[in-house]
Amino acid sequence: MEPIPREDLVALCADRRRRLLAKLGDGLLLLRSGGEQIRNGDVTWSFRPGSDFYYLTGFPEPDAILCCHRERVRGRDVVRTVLFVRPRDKLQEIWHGRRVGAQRAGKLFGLDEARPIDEFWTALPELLAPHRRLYVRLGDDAEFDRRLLATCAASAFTLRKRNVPRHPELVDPTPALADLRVIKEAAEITAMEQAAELTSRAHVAAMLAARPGLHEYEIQQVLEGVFRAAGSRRNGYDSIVASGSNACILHYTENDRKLRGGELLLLDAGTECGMYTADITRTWPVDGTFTNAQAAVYDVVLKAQLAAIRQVRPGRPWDAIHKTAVRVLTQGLVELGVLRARRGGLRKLIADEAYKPFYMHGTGHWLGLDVHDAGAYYDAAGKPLRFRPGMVITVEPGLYFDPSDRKLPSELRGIGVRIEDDVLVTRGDPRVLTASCPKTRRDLAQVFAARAASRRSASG
Ligand SMILES: [Mn+2]
Repeated sequence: MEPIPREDLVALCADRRRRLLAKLGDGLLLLRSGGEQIRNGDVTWSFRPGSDFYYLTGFPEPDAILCCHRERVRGRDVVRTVLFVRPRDKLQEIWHGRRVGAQRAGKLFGLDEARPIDEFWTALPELLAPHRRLYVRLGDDAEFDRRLLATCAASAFTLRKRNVPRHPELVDPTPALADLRVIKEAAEITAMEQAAELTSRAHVAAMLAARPGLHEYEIQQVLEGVFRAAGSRRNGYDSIVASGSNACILHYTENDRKLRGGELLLLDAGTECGMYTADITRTWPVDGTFTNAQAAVYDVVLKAQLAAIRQVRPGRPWDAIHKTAVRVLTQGLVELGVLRARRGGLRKLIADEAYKPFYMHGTGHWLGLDVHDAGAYYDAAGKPLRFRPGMVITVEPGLYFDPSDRKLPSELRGIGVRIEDDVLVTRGDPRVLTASCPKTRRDLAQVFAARAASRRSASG
Protein backbone atom coordinates (compact mmCIF):
# COMPACT_ATOMS: atom_id res chain seq x y z
CA MET A 1 0.00 0.00 0.00
CA GLU A 2 1.70 3.18 -1.19
CA PRO A 3 -0.71 6.14 -1.26
CA ILE A 4 2.17 8.46 -2.16
CA PRO A 5 4.15 7.11 -5.17
CA ARG A 6 7.88 7.07 -4.49
CA GLU A 7 8.74 9.61 -7.21
CA ASP A 8 6.24 12.04 -5.66
CA LEU A 9 7.59 11.37 -2.20
CA VAL A 10 11.14 12.09 -3.37
CA ALA A 11 10.04 15.49 -4.70
CA LEU A 12 8.01 16.22 -1.57
CA CYS A 13 10.94 15.38 0.71
CA ALA A 14 13.29 17.63 -1.27
CA ASP A 15 10.80 20.46 -0.95
CA ARG A 16 10.40 19.83 2.80
CA ARG A 17 14.18 19.93 3.31
CA ARG A 18 14.27 23.22 1.41
CA ARG A 19 11.45 24.73 3.46
CA LEU A 20 12.89 23.48 6.75
CA LEU A 21 16.34 24.95 6.07
CA ALA A 22 14.72 28.20 4.94
CA LYS A 23 13.08 28.33 8.37
CA LEU A 24 16.16 27.28 10.33
CA GLY A 25 18.78 29.28 8.44
CA ASP A 26 22.40 28.40 7.79
CA GLY A 27 23.91 25.41 9.51
CA LEU A 28 24.20 21.66 9.26
CA LEU A 29 21.10 19.56 9.99
CA LEU A 30 21.55 16.03 11.33
CA LEU A 31 18.61 13.69 11.66
CA ARG A 32 18.64 9.99 12.46
CA SER A 33 16.25 7.25 11.35
CA GLY A 34 16.67 5.36 14.61
CA GLY A 35 18.01 1.84 15.04
CA GLU A 36 16.51 -1.55 15.67
CA GLN A 37 15.64 -2.18 19.31
CA ILE A 38 15.94 -5.44 21.22
CA ARG A 39 12.57 -6.72 22.35
CA ASN A 40 13.80 -9.80 24.25
CA GLY A 41 16.71 -12.19 23.79
CA ASP A 42 17.96 -11.55 20.27
CA VAL A 43 14.53 -10.63 18.90
CA THR A 44 14.07 -7.04 17.77
CA TRP A 45 10.90 -4.96 17.56
CA SER A 46 9.81 -4.52 13.99
CA PHE A 47 11.45 -1.36 12.72
CA ARG A 48 9.72 1.84 11.69
CA PRO A 49 11.80 4.95 10.94
CA GLY A 50 11.33 8.02 13.09
CA SER A 51 8.65 10.28 11.63
CA ASP A 52 10.81 13.41 11.35
CA PHE A 53 13.46 11.46 9.48
CA TYR A 54 10.93 9.83 7.19
CA TYR A 55 9.24 13.17 6.54
CA LEU A 56 12.49 14.56 5.17
CA THR A 57 13.86 11.50 3.35
CA GLY A 58 11.20 8.88 2.59
CA PHE A 59 13.97 6.42 3.44
CA PRO A 60 12.67 3.34 5.28
CA GLU A 61 15.78 1.68 6.75
CA PRO A 62 17.30 1.78 10.24
CA ASP A 63 20.78 3.15 11.03
CA ALA A 64 20.61 6.02 8.58
CA ILE A 65 21.56 9.65 9.16
CA LEU A 66 20.49 12.61 7.08
CA CYS A 67 22.94 15.52 6.80
CA CYS A 68 21.90 18.60 4.90
CA HIS A 69 22.58 22.29 4.65
CA ARG A 70 22.01 25.28 2.40
CA GLU A 71 24.58 26.60 0.01
CA ARG A 72 24.59 29.74 -2.07
CA VAL A 73 25.17 28.79 -5.72
CA ARG A 74 25.09 31.57 -8.34
CA GLY A 75 22.85 33.71 -6.19
CA ARG A 76 20.45 30.91 -5.37
CA ASP A 77 19.98 28.84 -2.22
CA VAL A 78 20.59 25.19 -2.95
CA VAL A 79 20.13 22.36 -0.47
CA ARG A 80 22.93 19.83 -0.29
CA THR A 81 21.96 16.46 1.09
CA VAL A 82 24.09 13.52 2.16
CA LEU A 83 22.48 10.38 3.52
CA PHE A 84 24.48 7.83 5.45
CA VAL A 85 22.98 4.36 5.06
CA ARG A 86 23.70 0.73 5.87
CA PRO A 87 26.07 -0.67 3.23
CA ARG A 88 25.10 -3.57 0.99
CA ASP A 89 26.14 -6.81 2.66
CA LYS A 90 25.49 -10.17 1.04
CA LEU A 91 25.44 -12.19 4.26
CA GLN A 92 23.40 -9.66 6.25
CA GLU A 93 20.91 -9.41 3.41
CA ILE A 94 20.54 -13.20 3.21
CA TRP A 95 19.76 -13.30 6.93
CA HIS A 96 17.90 -10.08 7.59
CA GLY A 97 16.59 -8.63 4.36
CA ARG A 98 17.45 -6.36 1.45
CA ARG A 99 19.23 -3.06 1.79
CA VAL A 100 19.18 -0.15 -0.62
CA GLY A 101 22.87 0.57 -0.10
CA ALA A 102 24.88 3.73 -0.67
CA GLN A 103 25.24 3.22 -4.41
CA ARG A 104 21.53 3.21 -5.13
CA ALA A 105 20.16 5.38 -2.31
CA GLY A 106 21.29 8.69 -3.82
CA LYS A 107 19.48 8.21 -7.09
CA LEU A 108 16.42 6.45 -5.67
CA PHE A 109 15.81 9.04 -2.99
CA GLY A 110 16.88 12.18 -4.84
CA LEU A 111 19.98 12.96 -2.77
CA ASP A 112 23.24 14.58 -3.74
CA GLU A 113 25.17 11.78 -2.17
CA ALA A 114 24.73 8.59 -0.16
CA ARG A 115 27.56 7.08 1.86
CA PRO A 116 27.98 4.01 4.05
CA ILE A 117 27.03 4.65 7.65
CA ASP A 118 30.37 3.44 9.00
CA GLU A 119 31.96 6.54 7.43
CA PHE A 120 29.74 8.90 9.39
CA TRP A 121 31.98 9.70 12.34
CA THR A 122 35.08 10.16 10.22
CA ALA A 123 33.17 12.35 7.75
CA LEU A 124 31.44 14.47 10.36
CA PRO A 125 34.28 16.89 11.25
CA GLU A 126 34.61 17.85 7.60
CA LEU A 127 30.87 18.21 7.11
CA LEU A 128 30.65 20.31 10.23
CA ALA A 129 33.65 22.54 9.54
CA PRO A 130 31.96 25.25 7.44
CA HIS A 131 29.07 25.69 9.89
CA ARG A 132 28.56 27.78 12.96
CA ARG A 133 25.35 26.00 13.79
CA LEU A 134 24.45 22.38 14.16
CA TYR A 135 20.77 21.47 14.07
CA VAL A 136 20.41 18.26 16.01
CA ARG A 137 18.13 16.77 18.62
CA LEU A 138 19.87 15.43 21.69
CA GLY A 139 18.48 12.89 24.11
CA ASP A 140 17.49 10.02 21.82
CA ASP A 141 20.68 8.03 22.27
CA ALA A 142 23.31 8.78 24.93
CA GLU A 143 26.17 7.17 22.99
CA PHE A 144 25.38 9.18 19.84
CA ASP A 145 25.19 12.38 21.91
CA ARG A 146 28.52 11.64 23.57
CA ARG A 147 30.32 11.12 20.26
CA LEU A 148 28.62 14.12 18.72
CA LEU A 149 29.64 16.44 21.55
CA ALA A 150 33.17 15.08 21.43
CA THR A 151 33.28 15.86 17.70
CA CYS A 152 31.97 19.37 18.31
CA ALA A 153 34.52 19.96 21.05
CA ALA A 154 37.35 18.67 18.88
CA SER A 155 36.25 20.83 15.98
CA ALA A 156 36.45 23.89 18.20
CA PHE A 157 40.15 23.35 18.53
CA THR A 158 41.25 21.80 15.26
CA LEU A 159 39.29 24.05 12.93
CA ARG A 160 39.45 27.35 14.73
CA LYS A 161 42.92 27.21 16.18
CA ARG A 162 43.88 30.54 14.65
CA ASN A 163 41.00 32.14 16.44
CA VAL A 164 39.18 31.73 19.74
CA PRO A 165 38.12 28.08 19.91
CA ARG A 166 34.40 27.72 19.55
CA HIS A 167 32.23 24.70 18.98
CA PRO A 168 29.17 25.07 16.76
CA GLU A 169 26.00 26.31 18.36
CA LEU A 170 23.59 23.41 18.92
CA VAL A 171 19.99 24.10 17.98
CA ASP A 172 17.10 21.65 18.23
CA PRO A 173 15.33 21.48 14.83
CA THR A 174 12.26 19.74 16.32
CA PRO A 175 10.02 22.81 16.73
CA ALA A 176 10.67 23.99 13.17
CA LEU A 177 9.96 20.49 11.88
CA ALA A 178 6.75 20.39 13.90
CA ASP A 179 5.66 23.69 12.34
CA LEU A 180 5.99 22.11 8.91
CA ARG A 181 4.43 18.78 9.81
CA VAL A 182 1.35 20.27 11.42
CA ILE A 183 0.13 21.58 8.05
CA LYS A 184 -0.59 18.63 5.78
CA GLU A 185 0.19 18.73 2.07
CA ALA A 186 -2.32 17.44 -0.48
CA ALA A 187 -0.48 14.12 -0.81
CA GLU A 188 -0.46 13.67 2.94
CA ILE A 189 -4.20 14.33 3.10
CA THR A 190 -4.71 11.67 0.44
CA ALA A 191 -2.76 9.18 2.56
CA MET A 192 -4.73 10.16 5.65
CA GLU A 193 -8.01 9.77 3.78
CA GLN A 194 -6.97 6.24 2.88
CA ALA A 195 -6.02 5.43 6.45
CA ALA A 196 -9.33 6.88 7.66
CA GLU A 197 -11.34 4.96 5.09
CA LEU A 198 -9.64 1.64 5.79
CA THR A 199 -9.91 2.13 9.54
CA SER A 200 -13.63 2.96 9.22
CA ARG A 201 -14.15 -0.21 7.22
CA ALA A 202 -12.38 -2.29 9.86
CA HIS A 203 -14.48 -0.81 12.67
CA VAL A 204 -17.63 -1.81 10.79
CA ALA A 205 -16.23 -5.33 10.29
CA ALA A 206 -15.66 -5.53 14.05
CA MET A 207 -19.25 -4.42 14.72
CA LEU A 208 -20.54 -7.08 12.36
CA ALA A 209 -18.40 -9.81 13.92
CA ALA A 210 -19.10 -9.09 17.58
CA ARG A 211 -21.30 -11.27 19.71
CA PRO A 212 -21.47 -12.23 23.38
CA GLY A 213 -19.02 -15.03 24.16
CA LEU A 214 -16.26 -13.87 21.82
CA HIS A 215 -13.12 -12.40 23.36
CA GLU A 216 -11.78 -8.90 22.93
CA TYR A 217 -8.77 -10.32 21.07
CA GLU A 218 -11.06 -11.99 18.56
CA ILE A 219 -12.56 -8.59 17.75
CA GLN A 220 -9.02 -7.23 17.51
CA GLN A 221 -8.21 -10.00 15.05
CA VAL A 222 -11.17 -9.12 12.83
CA LEU A 223 -10.31 -5.43 12.90
CA GLU A 224 -6.61 -5.89 12.24
CA GLY A 225 -7.36 -8.59 9.67
CA VAL A 226 -9.06 -5.91 7.58
CA PHE A 227 -6.03 -3.64 8.00
CA ARG A 228 -3.53 -6.30 6.97
CA ALA A 229 -5.62 -7.72 4.13
CA ALA A 230 -5.66 -4.24 2.57
CA GLY A 231 -1.86 -4.11 2.71
CA SER A 232 -1.43 -1.81 5.70
CA ARG A 233 1.58 -3.25 7.47
CA ARG A 234 0.99 -1.91 10.94
CA ASN A 235 -1.34 0.01 13.20
CA GLY A 236 -0.59 3.58 14.17
CA TYR A 237 -0.81 2.39 17.81
CA ASP A 238 -1.93 -0.70 19.74
CA SER A 239 -5.64 -1.40 19.36
CA ILE A 240 -7.79 -0.77 22.42
CA VAL A 241 -10.60 -3.34 22.54
CA ALA A 242 -12.32 -2.65 25.83
CA SER A 243 -15.54 -4.37 26.79
CA GLY A 244 -17.67 -3.49 29.78
CA SER A 245 -15.86 -1.51 32.46
CA ASN A 246 -12.49 -2.02 30.70
CA ALA A 247 -13.60 1.02 28.71
CA CYS A 248 -12.87 3.08 31.83
CA ILE A 249 -9.15 2.26 31.41
CA LEU A 250 -8.16 4.84 28.80
CA HIS A 251 -5.24 2.95 27.25
CA TYR A 252 -6.44 -0.60 27.92
CA THR A 253 -4.62 -3.07 25.66
CA GLU A 254 -4.83 -6.43 27.42
CA ASN A 255 -7.79 -7.25 25.15
CA ASP A 256 -8.38 -10.67 26.72
CA ARG A 257 -11.83 -10.47 28.30
CA LYS A 258 -14.94 -12.26 27.13
CA LEU A 259 -17.67 -10.03 25.65
CA ARG A 260 -21.02 -10.09 27.39
CA GLY A 261 -24.49 -9.18 26.21
CA GLY A 262 -25.84 -6.00 27.74
CA GLU A 263 -22.37 -4.40 27.76
CA LEU A 264 -20.69 -1.84 25.54
CA LEU A 265 -17.52 -2.36 23.56
CA LEU A 266 -15.15 0.57 23.15
CA LEU A 267 -12.87 0.19 20.15
CA ASP A 268 -10.03 2.67 19.68
CA ALA A 269 -7.88 1.68 16.73
CA GLY A 270 -6.27 3.09 13.63
CA THR A 271 -4.02 1.81 10.91
CA GLU A 272 -1.22 3.31 8.87
CA CYS A 273 -1.36 4.01 5.15
CA GLY A 274 1.92 5.22 3.69
CA MET A 275 3.09 5.85 7.29
CA TYR A 276 0.13 8.12 8.10
CA THR A 277 -2.28 6.87 10.73
CA ALA A 278 -5.96 7.21 11.44
CA ASP A 279 -7.35 7.26 14.99
CA ILE A 280 -10.97 6.24 15.42
CA THR A 281 -12.94 5.35 18.53
CA ARG A 282 -16.41 3.90 18.45
CA THR A 283 -18.46 2.54 21.34
CA TRP A 284 -21.43 0.25 20.75
CA PRO A 285 -23.48 -2.49 22.40
CA VAL A 286 -22.09 -6.01 21.94
CA ASP A 287 -25.59 -7.43 21.43
CA GLY A 288 -26.74 -4.52 19.27
CA THR A 289 -29.05 -2.85 21.78
CA PHE A 290 -28.22 0.07 24.07
CA THR A 291 -29.68 -0.02 27.58
CA ASN A 292 -31.43 3.22 28.56
CA ALA A 293 -28.50 4.28 30.71
CA GLN A 294 -25.97 3.47 27.97
CA ALA A 295 -28.05 5.37 25.41
CA ALA A 296 -28.32 8.40 27.68
CA VAL A 297 -24.54 8.52 28.19
CA TYR A 298 -23.91 7.90 24.50
CA ASP A 299 -26.15 10.76 23.47
CA VAL A 300 -24.35 13.19 25.75
CA VAL A 301 -20.93 12.19 24.38
CA LEU A 302 -22.14 12.36 20.79
CA LYS A 303 -23.67 15.77 21.34
CA ALA A 304 -20.39 16.98 22.83
CA GLN A 305 -18.43 15.53 19.92
CA LEU A 306 -20.63 17.09 17.24
CA ALA A 307 -20.48 20.47 18.97
CA ALA A 308 -16.70 20.22 19.31
CA ILE A 309 -16.26 19.30 15.64
CA ARG A 310 -18.11 22.47 14.66
CA GLN A 311 -15.26 24.42 16.31
CA VAL A 312 -12.69 23.04 13.87
CA ARG A 313 -12.59 26.08 11.62
CA PRO A 314 -9.74 28.34 10.55
CA GLY A 315 -9.08 31.10 13.06
CA ARG A 316 -10.67 29.30 16.02
CA PRO A 317 -8.26 28.52 18.88
CA TRP A 318 -7.57 24.78 18.94
CA ASP A 319 -8.70 24.42 22.56
CA ALA A 320 -12.21 25.57 21.62
CA ILE A 321 -12.90 21.88 20.97
CA HIS A 322 -12.11 21.03 24.58
CA LYS A 323 -14.00 23.96 26.05
CA THR A 324 -17.04 23.11 23.95
CA ALA A 325 -16.89 19.41 24.81
CA VAL A 326 -16.51 20.15 28.53
CA ARG A 327 -19.53 22.44 28.48
CA VAL A 328 -21.79 19.88 26.81
CA LEU A 329 -20.48 17.00 28.93
CA THR A 330 -20.91 18.91 32.18
CA GLN A 331 -24.46 19.84 31.23
CA GLY A 332 -25.02 16.18 30.38
CA LEU A 333 -23.63 15.02 33.71
CA VAL A 334 -26.21 17.21 35.44
CA GLU A 335 -28.98 15.74 33.30
CA LEU A 336 -27.74 12.22 34.02
CA GLY A 337 -28.02 12.95 37.74
CA VAL A 338 -24.27 12.57 38.28
CA LEU A 339 -23.55 16.21 39.10
CA ARG A 340 -25.80 18.41 41.12
CA ALA A 341 -26.25 22.01 39.99
CA ARG A 342 -24.33 24.49 42.14
CA ARG A 343 -24.87 28.12 42.90
CA GLY A 344 -23.27 29.80 39.91
CA GLY A 345 -24.73 27.21 37.55
CA LEU A 346 -22.91 25.38 34.78
CA ARG A 347 -20.12 27.91 34.76
CA LYS A 348 -19.28 27.14 38.39
CA LEU A 349 -19.31 23.37 37.79
CA ILE A 350 -16.90 23.87 34.90
CA ALA A 351 -14.65 26.21 36.88
CA ASP A 352 -14.53 23.64 39.70
CA GLU A 353 -13.69 20.92 37.15
CA ALA A 354 -16.53 18.84 38.55
CA TYR A 355 -16.49 16.83 35.30
CA LYS A 356 -12.90 15.65 35.81
CA PRO A 357 -13.65 12.33 37.56
CA PHE A 358 -15.76 11.38 34.51
CA TYR A 359 -13.80 13.15 31.77
CA MET A 360 -10.12 13.17 32.59
CA HIS A 361 -8.46 13.51 29.18
CA GLY A 362 -8.14 16.14 26.49
CA THR A 363 -10.48 16.40 23.53
CA GLY A 364 -8.01 16.08 20.67
CA HIS A 365 -4.49 16.01 19.31
CA TRP A 366 -2.77 16.59 15.99
CA LEU A 367 -2.73 13.53 13.77
CA GLY A 368 -0.41 12.53 10.95
CA LEU A 369 2.72 10.39 10.73
CA ASP A 370 2.47 9.97 14.50
CA VAL A 371 -0.81 9.32 16.24
CA HIS A 372 0.03 12.16 18.61
CA ASP A 373 1.51 14.12 15.78
CA ALA A 374 4.13 16.83 15.75
CA GLY A 375 2.84 20.34 16.18
CA ALA A 376 2.77 22.95 18.93
CA TYR A 377 -0.46 23.63 20.80
CA TYR A 378 0.49 26.94 22.38
CA ASP A 379 2.59 29.86 21.24
CA ALA A 380 5.53 31.29 23.17
CA ALA A 381 3.18 33.46 25.22
CA GLY A 382 1.14 30.40 26.20
CA LYS A 383 -1.80 31.29 23.98
CA PRO A 384 -3.57 28.43 22.18
CA LEU A 385 -2.69 28.24 18.49
CA ARG A 386 -5.44 28.81 15.99
CA PHE A 387 -6.64 26.33 13.43
CA ARG A 388 -5.27 26.76 9.93
CA PRO A 389 -6.32 24.92 6.76
CA GLY A 390 -4.37 21.68 6.37
CA MET A 391 -4.25 20.80 10.06
CA VAL A 392 -5.74 17.47 11.12
CA ILE A 393 -6.97 17.04 14.67
CA THR A 394 -8.85 14.28 16.45
CA VAL A 395 -12.03 15.13 18.32
CA GLU A 396 -12.64 12.58 21.04
CA PRO A 397 -14.75 13.41 24.05
CA GLY A 398 -15.82 10.63 26.41
CA LEU A 399 -17.46 9.84 29.71
CA TYR A 400 -16.25 7.14 32.09
CA PHE A 401 -18.04 5.91 35.19
CA ASP A 402 -15.87 4.06 37.67
CA PRO A 403 -17.45 0.62 38.27
CA SER A 404 -16.59 0.84 41.99
CA ASP A 405 -17.95 4.36 42.59
CA ARG A 406 -20.84 3.75 45.01
CA LYS A 407 -21.98 7.36 44.80
CA LEU A 408 -23.01 6.85 41.17
CA PRO A 409 -26.43 5.64 40.08
CA SER A 410 -25.86 1.88 39.80
CA GLU A 411 -26.96 1.68 36.17
CA LEU A 412 -24.15 4.05 35.16
CA ARG A 413 -21.31 2.24 36.94
CA GLY A 414 -18.80 0.68 34.57
CA ILE A 415 -20.04 2.52 31.49
CA GLY A 416 -17.28 4.06 29.38
CA VAL A 417 -18.04 5.84 26.10
CA ARG A 418 -15.65 7.64 23.77
CA ILE A 419 -16.37 8.79 20.23
CA GLU A 420 -13.43 9.89 18.12
CA ASP A 421 -13.09 11.19 14.58
CA ASP A 422 -10.25 12.69 12.55
CA VAL A 423 -11.04 16.17 11.31
CA LEU A 424 -9.31 18.22 8.61
CA VAL A 425 -9.34 21.99 8.90
CA THR A 426 -10.40 23.42 5.55
CA ARG A 427 -11.02 27.00 4.49
CA GLY A 428 -14.67 26.46 5.36
CA ASP A 429 -16.51 23.73 7.20
CA PRO A 430 -14.60 21.01 9.06
CA ARG A 431 -14.08 17.88 7.00
CA VAL A 432 -14.47 14.66 8.97
CA LEU A 433 -12.07 12.21 7.32
CA THR A 434 -13.61 9.32 9.25
CA ALA A 435 -17.22 10.18 8.39
CA SER A 436 -17.89 6.77 6.82
CA CYS A 437 -17.62 5.07 10.23
CA PRO A 438 -21.16 4.80 11.72
CA LYS A 439 -21.63 6.98 14.74
CA THR A 440 -25.21 8.04 15.38
CA ARG A 441 -27.36 5.54 17.28
CA ARG A 442 -29.52 5.28 14.18
CA ASP A 443 -26.54 4.40 11.94
CA LEU A 444 -25.30 1.88 14.49
CA ALA A 445 -28.78 0.33 14.72
CA GLN A 446 -28.68 -0.17 10.96
CA VAL A 447 -25.39 -2.04 11.17
CA PHE A 448 -26.75 -4.26 13.93
CA ALA A 449 -30.01 -4.87 12.07
CA ALA A 450 -27.98 -6.02 9.06
CA ARG A 451 -25.90 -8.22 11.36
CA ALA A 452 -29.01 -9.81 12.88
CA ALA A 453 -30.50 -10.39 9.44
CA SER A 454 -27.38 -12.09 8.12
CA ARG A 455 -27.19 -14.30 11.22
CA ARG A 456 -30.84 -15.29 10.83
CA SER A 457 -30.34 -16.23 7.21
CA ALA A 458 -27.15 -18.13 8.09
CA SER A 459 -28.90 -20.17 10.77
CA GLY A 460 -32.15 -20.60 8.80
MN1 LIG B 1 -6.86 9.85 19.73
